[in-house]
Order: sequence, then structure tokens, then C-alpha cells
Amino acid sequence: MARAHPRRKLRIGIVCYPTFGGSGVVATELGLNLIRRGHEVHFICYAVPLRLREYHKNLYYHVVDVLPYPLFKFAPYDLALASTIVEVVRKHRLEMLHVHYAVPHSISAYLAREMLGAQATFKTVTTLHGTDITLVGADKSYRVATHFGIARSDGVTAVSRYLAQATQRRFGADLAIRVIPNCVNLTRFRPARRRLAGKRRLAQRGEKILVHASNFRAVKRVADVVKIFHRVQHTLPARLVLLGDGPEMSHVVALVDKLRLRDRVTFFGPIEDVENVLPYTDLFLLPSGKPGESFGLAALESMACGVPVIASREGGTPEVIDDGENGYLCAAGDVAGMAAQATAVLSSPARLLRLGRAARRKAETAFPPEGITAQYEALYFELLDRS
Ligand code: GMT
Repeated sequence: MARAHPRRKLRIGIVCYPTFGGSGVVATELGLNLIRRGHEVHFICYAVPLRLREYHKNLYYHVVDVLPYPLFKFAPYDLALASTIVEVVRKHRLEMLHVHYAVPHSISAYLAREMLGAQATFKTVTTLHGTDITLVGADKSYRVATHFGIARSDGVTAVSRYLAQATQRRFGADLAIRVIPNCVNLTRFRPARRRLAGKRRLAQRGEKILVHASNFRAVKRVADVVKIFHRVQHTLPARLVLLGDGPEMSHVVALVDKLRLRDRVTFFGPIEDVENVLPYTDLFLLPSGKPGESFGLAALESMACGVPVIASREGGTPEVIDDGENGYLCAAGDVAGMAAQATAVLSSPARLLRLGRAARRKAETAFPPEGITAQYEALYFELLDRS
């Protein structure tokens, strides 16, 4: 029986990508929740995380400076990160280093610990988020190093059962992986109080609002979002709101023009405050293609706002959405099926309201921020007890 670790203040480092993607959002919210539980948190990133808008005496931010140099075709971010981790550990005596997204963060953490030698006073946790395993980490460019970095972590978590199983299938069933799902800030993401007034800012009276938010990478199939909307708007007055930006944007804009939808589609770009738009929409579309979303944080954010989701039944999304209860799941690429489901639910206000309320309840009960944060904290203390 492990010694019960006294509930004490920990000095925790968090490494993440500070950008639009869900892993950085999850890492930021976790860090803020850990601070609320009395811990000291040090963010170590190449920029201030997008959602880090609060300041607190126990919150620190350390920039990873990556020097470009003509000889380098690719500046070694992983080495700059490892060096910064060493400096922060030495100065702040970190006890825990929690890295989000295995590539290259889990390897940089290992390198930092090796560089510190006996001064390495910290344990490491790697949280797998999805494409670090199913796309990037699976590629021959990174596969061996990704497996090494995960295997050398003291603790490994995955954001869904699907992702834990996918990782063990790919890298070996002997890997111990704890499933700790994502959560969202339920205060920031909540149903609108004065919904109709807010809808007026987005659409004409009577128009239903469909919405999508992502980093517009190929896996998100944003073109399917446009095709689904194209079908829906033939049947009922509707508008499409697109949040985010990324490599597929030009393809999406060309498709909107080809389908003559420009006057019905609003491109908001990579806005930071999606929580000020989502509550005023009616239906969120997340038709990601194979391998699918490992979790689908954007879907959970929408559900927390009381907006149901139609998503592809791929990856970990079925662990977030209960088909027919708080959203709908269809086969990836089934544009006709998703459009039919969207048209049916948008044509029935009572059904839409029931789904939206169930979606909020799911976000509150299945993914409670306090409970999720406590699971990470328990893992930290378990690992520190082993020292
Ligand atoms: O692939 C991305 O969209 C980037 C990645 C990230 O870093 O945000 O998203 C992954 O992590 C999110 C947070 O855990 C999950 O909600 C997303 O489902 C996951 N994306 C994929 O698995 C495709």
C-alpha cells in the first residue's frame, strides 16, 4: 500500500504547444486548475499559451527561445526546449514535469533529465493527445523516438480509451497508459443567457446557425462541413460559422465560392474567444476523417455551451457523444447522412432543446474539471511516492 502522500503544494512544469490546437488548451486549463488547488505551475512553451489569460502569484511562464541559424534547415526546437527545462528545474526545483503531446516533448523531457543527472529532481508525465500517436508519431520520421520518449516517461496518460488502445496496438501492450479524459472550463463555456439577442449578431431572424471550429487540417474534413451545410440550407434558412484557420482554408474558401455560399458563410478565423460565439449557434459539425478525433475537445466545448454536435463515429468521439442522446454520430464521409440528421434536428426546436440540455449535462457530469484535475494530481503523488 503506497504511503499516502500529504496533500501538499507541488512545483509543476507544464510543456505544451501554445497554439490553437486542443492539446495546448487542455494543458492550459489543467495548469490553471492545479493553481486553484494550491500548486505552483511553470508553463514552458515557445509562446504564451493562447488560452492563458489569467495571472496568479503561483503561475510562471518561461519562453523557449529557438535560435534560427542559416546552417540549420530546421531550428532544433527539441534541444532548445530541453535546455530551457534544465534551467527552469535548476532555478525552481520542479518536482513534476507534465508534457502534452509526445512529439518531441517526451524526448526533450528525457534529454533534460539526462543533462541534469543527479540534479534531476523531477518525475515526468506524458499526456498523449491523438495525432502524436495516430499521425505524427506513427510516421517513420518519428516513430522510434516517439516510442522511446513514451517508454521513458514515469507516467503516461491518454485522453481516451480509444487512444490508449491505439497506442498499445502501435507501440506494445506492455506500455502502462492511464486514461484521463479532457475537460473544459464550464464557467467559460456555458449556455447563453440572452440567446436570441446574441444570435442576431450572427444571423438573420429565423436562420439556424451551424458551426465548426478546428485548425483546418486535412483530418478535420472541413470540406464536408461545407457540403453538409450546402444540403441543409436547401431545406431551411441557415448560416454556417467557421472558426479557426489552417492548411485547408484555401480549399474551403474555393468550395464555398464554387457552391455559391459566400453570402451564407461567416469566416471568423482563429479567434481566441470561441466561448463568445458557440452559445449562440444551433449545431456543431465535427466530421473528422480516419483515424478520427482521439477525443474531440471542440465537441465538448460546444456541448458545454448547450449546443449539440454531429460528429463522425471515429476514434474517441463516441466516448464524448452519446448517439441520439446529446448529439449524433455518423460514418466518416457520410455527408448525406450528417446533412439529413442536421436538417431533422434543426427542424424540431423541442428536439434541439432536449439534445442541447443533455449535451450540457454530459459535459458537467462525465468530464468535471475538478474530478479530472484530481486524477492528474493523484498520478503526480503516486509517482512521487515511488521515488
Ligand atoms: O490534431 C489536432 O487537432 C491537434 C491535436 C492538438 O494538439 O490539439 O488535437 C488532439 O488533441 C485534442 C486535445 O486532447 C483532442 O481533443 C483532439 O481530438 C486531438 N486531435 C486528433 O486526434 C485529430
